[in-house]
Amino acid sequence: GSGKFFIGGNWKCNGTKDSTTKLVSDLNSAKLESDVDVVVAPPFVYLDQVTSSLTDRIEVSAQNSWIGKGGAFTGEISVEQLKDIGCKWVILGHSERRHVIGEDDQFIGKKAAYALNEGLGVIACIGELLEEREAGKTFDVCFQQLKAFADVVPSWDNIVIAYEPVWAIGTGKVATPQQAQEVHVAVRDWLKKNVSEEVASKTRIIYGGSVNGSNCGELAKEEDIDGFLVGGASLKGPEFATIVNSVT
Ligand code: G2H
Repeated sequence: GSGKFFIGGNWKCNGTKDSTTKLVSDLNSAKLESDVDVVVAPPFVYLDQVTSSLTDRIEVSAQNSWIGKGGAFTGEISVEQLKDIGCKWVILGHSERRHVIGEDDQFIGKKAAYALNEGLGVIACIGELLEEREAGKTFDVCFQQLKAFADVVPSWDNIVIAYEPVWAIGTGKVATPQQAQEVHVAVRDWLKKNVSEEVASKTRIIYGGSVNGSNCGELAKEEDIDGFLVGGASLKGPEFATIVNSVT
């Protein structure tokens, strides 16, 4: 693995004020292993509430950000606004934004470059569709998405790569530890050849897609799996804490 484990909770478009208050209070009272970076990504409307009520032990991420400075961009949220409320990270390139909303590599790259230049950390997501995997294109797709980030980012210091095979997202169909490890090794190798040996060895590559309290232990044993991006199972405080505590 590459340094500290990184566990992200992607709350997606879920929750109410009440359920968010409950989740924050469960996280605040959970006992979390000290040598794991823990980040949660609430929906925008609850971001300020979470940032001001959540323990400093856990950092907060946005689920999206605008490509540049704020202004006349109806419905968008700027990096400056995120920083203003104490948000430290942003998730970019998530498959739901690529495949449901229609964001392309270039647009995602712009967002990543802007966020990094302004000092936010980026959780950069990549991953193949089922038909791409079945056509033997998993590595091609991941490398192309990776290249779109590599072409524009100012540095890799503040990037965590999340490999999320689309067929495993929210489906309950988790990748096997071997399937995930195989892609993580390929990603690291791509970084080595196309960025640098240092970036390849230092960058954390986390896995996402139906991770839960029962399957995380086996996945975490793989050499190149440096953590997880957790969706559904991050909405339950105790289960999320179990995941954080099962990686070390
Ligand atoms: C993948 C993951 C979190 P889930 O999207 O990013 O979600 O764990 O629900 O598959």
